[in-house]
Amino acid sequence: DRMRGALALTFAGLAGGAAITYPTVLEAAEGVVHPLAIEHVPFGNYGFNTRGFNGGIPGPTFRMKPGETLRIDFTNNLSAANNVACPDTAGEFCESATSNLHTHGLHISSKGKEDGLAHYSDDVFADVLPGETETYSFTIPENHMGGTHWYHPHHHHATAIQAGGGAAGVLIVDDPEGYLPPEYANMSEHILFISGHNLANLADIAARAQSTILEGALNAANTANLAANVFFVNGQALPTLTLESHTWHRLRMAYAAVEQGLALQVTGDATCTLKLLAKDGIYVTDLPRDIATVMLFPGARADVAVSCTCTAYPCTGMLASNAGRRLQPGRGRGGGPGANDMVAADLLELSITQGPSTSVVALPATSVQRPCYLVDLRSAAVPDAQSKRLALNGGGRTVTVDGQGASMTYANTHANGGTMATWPALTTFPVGSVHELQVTGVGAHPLHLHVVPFQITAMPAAEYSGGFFKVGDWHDTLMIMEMAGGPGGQVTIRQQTDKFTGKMVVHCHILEHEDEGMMGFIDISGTEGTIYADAATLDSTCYAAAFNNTGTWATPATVDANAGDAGDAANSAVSHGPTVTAAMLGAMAGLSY
Ligand SMILES: [Cu+2]
Repeated sequence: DRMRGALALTFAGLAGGAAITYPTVLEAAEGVVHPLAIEHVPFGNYGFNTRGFNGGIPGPTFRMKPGETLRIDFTNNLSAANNVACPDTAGEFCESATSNLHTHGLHISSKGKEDGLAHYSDDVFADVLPGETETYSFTIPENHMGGTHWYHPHHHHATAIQAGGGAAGVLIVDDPEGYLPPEYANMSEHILFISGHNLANLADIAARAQSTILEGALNAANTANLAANVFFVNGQALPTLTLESHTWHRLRMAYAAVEQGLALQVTGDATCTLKLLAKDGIYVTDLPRDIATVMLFPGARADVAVSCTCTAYPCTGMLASNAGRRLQPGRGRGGGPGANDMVAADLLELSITQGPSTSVVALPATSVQRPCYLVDLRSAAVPDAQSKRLALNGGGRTVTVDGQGASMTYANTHANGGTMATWPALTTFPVGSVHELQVTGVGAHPLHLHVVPFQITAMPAAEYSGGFFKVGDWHDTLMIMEMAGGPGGQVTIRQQTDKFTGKMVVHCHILEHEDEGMMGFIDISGTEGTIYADAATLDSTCYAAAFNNTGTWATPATVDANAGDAGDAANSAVSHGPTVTAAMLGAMAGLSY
């Protein structure tokens, strides 16, 4: 009966499903400790369990303001019986009931109790065993930029099965009062936690880990005639979001998946205009940026303003990926769309109703004031010793710096009496400085760096994917599917090692690659709290303390004269910006993995 119910719901979903729901919002506050438990929860209506937080997927949304501290008591309620040790499983998937918390995108300390703190911060080397509760305390710098981030477990060798199975949720750092022009600040906001679950791959990883949970997922889906490649928005299959016409709505998207990329567009009867506001929780410097396609790869976030109209009201649009890409050909392809590894998925139906206005307000071209850790680094002086080559090597499952760095397999990390804690750094950079990394491999692997985001300072082309990726943009996770591998695919990034010493983890965000060893860390040395002395020289308007410049917004020297004009959404037959094609995504490029 349960399966039949699920089947009926799925068919109902295809015709436009239930109204979208949102996770519980928990706000940081002085003296408040929020409980968060990883536990066995139902996987949608599929009739089997996965791992999730506080009873469902996704977990609660945590909101905090710059300068606040988010406190969480994290309890591991997973079954110890499923926690099979690494030497006892085949390959690198093991300890599937050991967990911890990673705050993906937050610019905070990566330290924990083993570093002498009274609590854990963003320490992915922490082990929280089944039955244990640990205290996490995330202190947000007072000049942290407001943005959309997410959290998930990050226990090495068990990240894919936990985070990819649904144990994840949204983190939002709120903008300070007066940070955005009112046309942006006053948008209605909709949090879209998008998750992709390829049950063939998850079941395969679960079996390798002897994790019990999810081992039967593919068979159960097939028996019930349910989709085996599942996409949820806020834990729902194809929900409906109702939006008034001629109004800008801010969609805060976060994307979690083990191994699949998406290229989202709005199709259907509705005419919708998309403007990119932020990627990975960092505002673009050319607000508002015209885009037609939102590129999502595992770990990515995108804040997008959308405004829609209908020829006749109401009408519908579909937020859909017609040209995403399966990032792991040859593994767990069941339920997939075919030989070219394209992922087609309908995620969210947009129901457009007639709003009170007949024209949409213009979004002013602007550039928000930058915190000093996010100033443009393209003209920064980088010491020779802090310019390195970083390579993501899929074949060897390694991340290397200047050619050095072994795969973090269990055997390697535990050779000669070693542990995860004794694994050596890829390199060391001083805190409060700028370094440069010439990165290869982001055509096939999402590069993720913890602790502090990075700026793209050079690429072979000025932009990719219809302007979704531009030189000068900021990310903490970056994959450009359009970009082929090899030297032609080199991307140069720069970072400030702002404030925080300790381990800055770097890994591939195809989570099974990470579990299989494609990870390492850069050691940030020196005195905790040191900031980059030349930031204000590069950008005299940057702020190192709390933002307090309400009501002043810069107008960029160069703006698109058509961007955000009053008739944009009302008069356009098509969205601005070029359409991303399959060829642009590199789907046919024969990349090696
Ligand atoms: Cu990878």
